[in-house]
Amino acid sequence: MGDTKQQFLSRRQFVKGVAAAGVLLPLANTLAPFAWAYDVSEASRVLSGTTFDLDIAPMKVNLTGKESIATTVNGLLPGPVLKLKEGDTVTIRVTNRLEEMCTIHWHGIILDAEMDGVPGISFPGIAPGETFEHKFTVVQHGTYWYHAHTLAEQTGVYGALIIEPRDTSDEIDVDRDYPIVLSDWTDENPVDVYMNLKKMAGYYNYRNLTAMDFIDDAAHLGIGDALAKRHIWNKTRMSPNDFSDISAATYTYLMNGQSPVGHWHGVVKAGETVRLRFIGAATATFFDVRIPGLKMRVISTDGQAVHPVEVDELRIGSGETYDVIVKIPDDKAYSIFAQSMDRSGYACGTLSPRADMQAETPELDKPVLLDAVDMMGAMAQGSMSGMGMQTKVKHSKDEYGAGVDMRVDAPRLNLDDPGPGLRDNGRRVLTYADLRSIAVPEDTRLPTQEIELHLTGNMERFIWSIDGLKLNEAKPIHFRKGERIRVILHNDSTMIHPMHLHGMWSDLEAENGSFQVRKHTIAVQPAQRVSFLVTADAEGRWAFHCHLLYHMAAGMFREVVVA
Ligand SMILES: [Cu+2]
Repeated sequence: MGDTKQQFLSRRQFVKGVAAAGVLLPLANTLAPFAWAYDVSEASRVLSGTTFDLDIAPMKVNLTGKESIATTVNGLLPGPVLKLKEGDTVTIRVTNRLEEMCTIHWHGIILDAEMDGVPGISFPGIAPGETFEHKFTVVQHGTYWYHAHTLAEQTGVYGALIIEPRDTSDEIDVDRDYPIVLSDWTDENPVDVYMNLKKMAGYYNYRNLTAMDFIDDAAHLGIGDALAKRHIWNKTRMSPNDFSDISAATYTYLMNGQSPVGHWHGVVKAGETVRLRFIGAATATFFDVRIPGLKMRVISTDGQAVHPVEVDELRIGSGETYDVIVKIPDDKAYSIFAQSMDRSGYACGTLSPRADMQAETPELDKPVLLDAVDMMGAMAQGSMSGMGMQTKVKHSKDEYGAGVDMRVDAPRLNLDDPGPGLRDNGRRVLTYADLRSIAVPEDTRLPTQEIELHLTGNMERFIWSIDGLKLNEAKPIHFRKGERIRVILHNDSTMIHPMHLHGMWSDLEAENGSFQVRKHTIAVQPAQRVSFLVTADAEGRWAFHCHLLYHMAAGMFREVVVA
């Protein structure tokens, strides 16, 4: 019963992103101003060298069957792929041709604080008509990206940043290499999206639990368990669907700027080895990515090489990147299928020898509910390991106000969980426990400063904060310069928050405290506690925030001062 209803909802939401645009596709193809989406030569999409000029400007687009205004970089959506070389000193001039302030932030790049592109922290932002010159020496390599550090990130200001290593001897030989930029598009103004969420947090979430679901649960679980399940939800004042804010009710999901109708295509041939650089450029969407029929060999995350691991599927959060290698066994069409975590829609494309060979798109998985571990952490885990046995967690006094509707007293520590909706789905799904950096941090000192932060919020009121305080209510966090610092993140909510520290690496620790993987964006699962080490070697003011744009805008953000 529940299934039928949910499938119906999925189809209805679908019409918006897929069918409606499908009807208009031939029209879109004949409109010259929109031709960029379908006919841009690879050359204009890739810029390389040491000097770059980027223009942010409004542009008419049609991604849904309806004309809308995007903000684009050099007239492209996503913006051009920037190819840099490790060791080079680069100059990137960004000109803002919008009517409001804008910026570009170089996500995951180690540089001076003034060059980082965060308005109000690095600099005042780029005023309309002005140009800001970013200059930095490239000290790393791998797959990164850039994006506006304003709401213009939602309307198109983002693109891939690929850095070639100085020493290429460790590079894997591939026949083809494609960035796969995954993003979410809405024809609505992002200010309206934010206001709608503030008015009613479930505005874009069609899947609130109903009496029918209860009857369904009762049929499967028995009345007692169904009631117990409901009791937990009522107690925490949450819907078990509450792990995604914004759905295909407004979003059309894009792969390299193409809707499922525009359908991105990459040429691959039998026998070839292909590198795909997945970039989580969405503002509010986690994507679950797979290529039916092919194994993905994950070789790096956030630009950092990892011991290769072969998976069927991976979840990518906003801000994260994953490089994978696929081997093409035959001249067939393979679908790159990236369903949104809430299963309301998807981005997709095809790998095949010719553009007219389009792969069949898999069906969306069934909508998922949160499990008890996502609300109660270790208390709900089979064994009372980790924090479950330790002293009760301390919450700051500000966590007891109306702005916080959930506190986890016994968080779970496990990194080997693929997360809600991916557990036991029959596929081999990547987890953080699989990610092990090849290089170990050069800084092997024990931490001399420990900072614990709780990721907090009130789902119904769309309040998002850290330790119960929004950015404008909180004092900056101080990292003592030159020290090794342990940051502990404790997620007191049912949402996954991809937490991004600017300017310095985040060395994620395993459950047993050993070094796990170097990242710049760490997705913290519901009711989970993670810790990472930072070497505070980058003097100045930096941003630390949730990379879900509307959580950041709501206040899940801290300034970090290294001094
Ligand atoms: Cu968040």
